[in-house]
Amino acid sequence: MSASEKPTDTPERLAFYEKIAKKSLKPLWAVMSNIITPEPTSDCIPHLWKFDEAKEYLLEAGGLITAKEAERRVLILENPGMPDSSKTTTSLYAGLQLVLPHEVAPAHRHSQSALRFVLDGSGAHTAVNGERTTMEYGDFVITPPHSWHDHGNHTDEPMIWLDGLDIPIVTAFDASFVESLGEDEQPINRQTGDSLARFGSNMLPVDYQQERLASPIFNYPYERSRGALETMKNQQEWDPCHGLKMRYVNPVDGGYAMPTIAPFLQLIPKGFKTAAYRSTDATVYVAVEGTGRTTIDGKVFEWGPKDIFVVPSWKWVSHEPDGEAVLFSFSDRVAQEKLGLWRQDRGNS
Ligand code: GTQ
Repeated sequence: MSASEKPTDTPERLAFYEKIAKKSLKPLWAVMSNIITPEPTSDCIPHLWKFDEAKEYLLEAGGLITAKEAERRVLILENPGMPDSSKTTTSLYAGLQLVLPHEVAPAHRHSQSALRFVLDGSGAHTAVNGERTTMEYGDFVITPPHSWHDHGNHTDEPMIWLDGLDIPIVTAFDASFVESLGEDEQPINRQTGDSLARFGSNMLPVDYQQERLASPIFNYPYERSRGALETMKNQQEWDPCHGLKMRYVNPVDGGYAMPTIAPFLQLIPKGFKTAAYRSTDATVYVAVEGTGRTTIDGKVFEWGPKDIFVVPSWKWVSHEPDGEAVLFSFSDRVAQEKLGLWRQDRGNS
């Protein structure tokens, strides 16, 4: 018998299983092949959400409930392979959040880490740890675990961003706590841009001691990240599987910007098709610039700016933009690496 085969259920065995089930006991050999699999198996399936369509529904939700009543007015990007799970991948959650003009999403804090990737509108803000940041297209913003955060929109246009949270990871550990501040907005005691100046200028405050696992940079502006890719692309050094792919880091320790979620930004040049690749970190992608198609497990998904798609663990993926394209993505790679679980397969590359 191989590791993936299950012993036959004889009548005597079944009777035994039933008898011991009453005592909360269960034979491993009857389930072993379901729980220790030769390679990853997942209910998570490849899927793409068209931004324009989701935006219409989000604006419709805006007429049904305020940000304040909802606390967070978000449409969860629920994986169709995992109905009623509030999951986008097995370990991560993603949603689209709308803050209408002159609304506030009240201050709270929770165990879960959050990232924002700004998709629509300009100039609304989020506040974390006494600092406010205004958000522009493509900005990557972090809310570390247990940090007070509230969102507001003092502009005249709706603002929509993608939320990425480690909700399923925190649930798996039964470690969820949430508190409300009791005020809509937290007190502001740092000027906008303070954390970026202090920690994102290739310097650190002398004697700075790491206080938490998440990066002390609060907003990684798209302008800077995109500008870096623009300079680097002239070198024409392409990874066959990724094009030009960078990870957002915590400048204090060089690790990923967040303790449980690994965020990335990549540029794929015109005329390039990435070589087939798979890894154990299921990944949520956002097309930031350009149009093209991604083949996931043999199925083709066409995307344009702001569309979001998900690649499950250990499924082959290949991107083929029409012209130059930029993709933002996030996965649980950082958590898997810490646990010694992460694996990749670069095919023939
Ligand atoms: O903005 O704090 O999509 O607490 C889900 C839970 C966003 C948030 C979500 C949240 C938030």
